[in-house]
Amino acid sequence: MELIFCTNNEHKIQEVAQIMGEGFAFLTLKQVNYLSEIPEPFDTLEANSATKANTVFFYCNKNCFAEDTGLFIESLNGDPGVFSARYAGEPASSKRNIELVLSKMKGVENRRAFFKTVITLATPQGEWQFAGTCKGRIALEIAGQDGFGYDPIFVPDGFDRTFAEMDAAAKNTISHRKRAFEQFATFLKQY
Ligand code: ITT
Repeated sequence: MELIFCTNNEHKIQEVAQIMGEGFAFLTLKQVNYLSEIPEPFDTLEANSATKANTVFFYCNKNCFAEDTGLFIESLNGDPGVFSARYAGEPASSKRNIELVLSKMKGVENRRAFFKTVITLATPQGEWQFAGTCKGRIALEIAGQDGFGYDPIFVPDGFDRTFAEMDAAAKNTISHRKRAFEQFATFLKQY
């Protein structure tokens, strides 16, 4: 089954390739010559994920999947949430996003947070969604070099190091993305 992964984020491509393993292949947007920015205008991961998948589906009429991910911080009323990519404004910058989170969390005791990923599969037969979450807390300061986005300040439950201090294989065993793509893989096997 030929599937297009509707993302411009190279880190996601690498993680999903590792999570799904060798039996699973997908085309990237570059490979299908889709070079525009995909709009993400809505205020839920579900709606943005569906928009990304459907935008590309209508462009090339092939099976597509997209994922939208956000970091939800309890004491910031769920921010940055769906606005995770551009929390500190344009142009999107993980460094500035992290700095903004840490400055808003200065002196804040409740550091509970979770990542959530919502995948949408769009096909001529219909549309399906799969979600995965990973709970944890926001670190007091940046730590680690691996991963991407907010990984240097997110400590998953059961660990005392950030995602960015873990190697890719360790993150990909417990992450929000892993949990969502596990369900996606199960569905594809039956589909
Ligand atoms: P696409 O829409 O092209 O897929 P994007 O980078 O815009 O790529 P999102 O809209 O899902 O992706 O934005 C979510 C942001 O949240 C992303 O830019 C990262 O900064 C961050 N993020 C997503 N997954 C993450 C992860 O596993 N670890 C840390 N930060 C992550």
